[in-house]
Amino acid sequence: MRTRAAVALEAGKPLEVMEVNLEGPRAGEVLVEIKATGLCHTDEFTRSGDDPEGIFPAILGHEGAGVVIEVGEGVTSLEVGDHVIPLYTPECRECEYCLNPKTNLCQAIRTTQGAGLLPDGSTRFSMLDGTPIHHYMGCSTFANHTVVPEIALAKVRKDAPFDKICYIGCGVTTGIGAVINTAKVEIGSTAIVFGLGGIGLNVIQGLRLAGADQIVGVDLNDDKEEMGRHFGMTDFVNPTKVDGDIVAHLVELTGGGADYTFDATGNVNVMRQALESAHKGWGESIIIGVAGAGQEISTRPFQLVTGRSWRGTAFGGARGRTDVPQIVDWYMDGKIEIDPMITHTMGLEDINKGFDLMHEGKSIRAVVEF
Ligand code: NAD
Ligand code: AHE
Ligand code: ZN
Repeated sequence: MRTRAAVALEAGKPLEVMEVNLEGPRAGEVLVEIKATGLCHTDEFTRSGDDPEGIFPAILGHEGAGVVIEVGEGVTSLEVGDHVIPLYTPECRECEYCLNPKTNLCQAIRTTQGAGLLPDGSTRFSMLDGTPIHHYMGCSTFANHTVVPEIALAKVRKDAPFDKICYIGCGVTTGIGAVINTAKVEIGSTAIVFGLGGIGLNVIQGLRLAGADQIVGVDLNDDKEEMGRHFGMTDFVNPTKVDGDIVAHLVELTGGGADYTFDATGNVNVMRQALESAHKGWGESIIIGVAGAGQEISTRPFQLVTGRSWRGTAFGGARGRTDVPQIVDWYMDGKIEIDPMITHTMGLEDINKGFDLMHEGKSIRAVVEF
């Protein structure tokens, strides 16, 4: 079949919206009509050329929701008409990783996924001249139709709106999951969140759910304060307006450092500030942000010797086929909010404007509706 997609032809270039060929699903695969997709900073990270795993041409996008159109041979858990959210962290329920309760990082298809291929080593997308187009994070949601392995699809209830629940495919789950699954924040904790974008605001809403007492938000952009407070932030700090050292300021504000700190910027210098503003003796710092090729984190080992822990999280530690349907229920039951964070919606033809809004700091999430 043919479908419409925004294709990343080369690193650093705007996406190009065009008709592409899409082959039907093979064994273990599912054809999904994407109804809506969010634009995450990780898509921009790859588009820009910063991602060491970036491959071009590719169809980016990993925060989608849609409907099953066709299932390949052997698919048993999904049928035509099911509503689904594609998962960049699949859940095969069989691999060594899925069987270990300490991780959500299913490795069943990680190698081919990282190479922009489906598990049999080929692509389903191609240009009209036959040139193969790579998949991205196993999802490629910047296309009206995509083919995804069965183990990388969460089946969700049919009454949930696609233009909101697409965000559960990454930002919502990553932010809330970092608090609940990774940090396991206790009631009454203190926390600092660096970066109040599409991920950081969900960390804040996760901290409120977990019952944190003090939730400090840090961002260079003062416009993020209002939304942060809406989701439960108790204190806002703009580092450019702090006299002296930002870490010393945050340590003082939290009475000796925070129990938990989170980086949601992807900036390695900020990651260091996050670690060093965690409390001596027990503070845990969770890296969520993704840093470009060649970037490294550093600190004095003394920071760890004196009891701080440095950790990381992917997809908020969530096991997607199990946890994503439950997060959709939380949204539908009013336990979590999504709507105010979706600040812009647009058609596929305007997808590059969505990335402009991200760069200008004007959007939290832009969502493309098909
Ligand atoms: P975003 O662009 O919406 O938000 C980033 C925020 O950080 C913005 O508000 C920006 O003003 C702020 N910021 C930038 N530099 C800063 C600095 N020096 N100090 C304080 N604030 C600063 O991006 P997003 O979609 O929220 O993604 C955030 C990061 O998380 C990205 O690196 C993204 O790739 C990563 N991410 C990781 C996972 C994961 O599973 N680990 C999942 C999704 C996104
Ligand atoms: N390709 C990058 C790594 C990017 C990365 O860390 N991705 C996160 C999800 S970000 C979602 O917005 C992730 O899931 N990581 C685990 C994994 O297996 O990729 C690089 O640096 O090579
Ligand atoms: Zn993402």
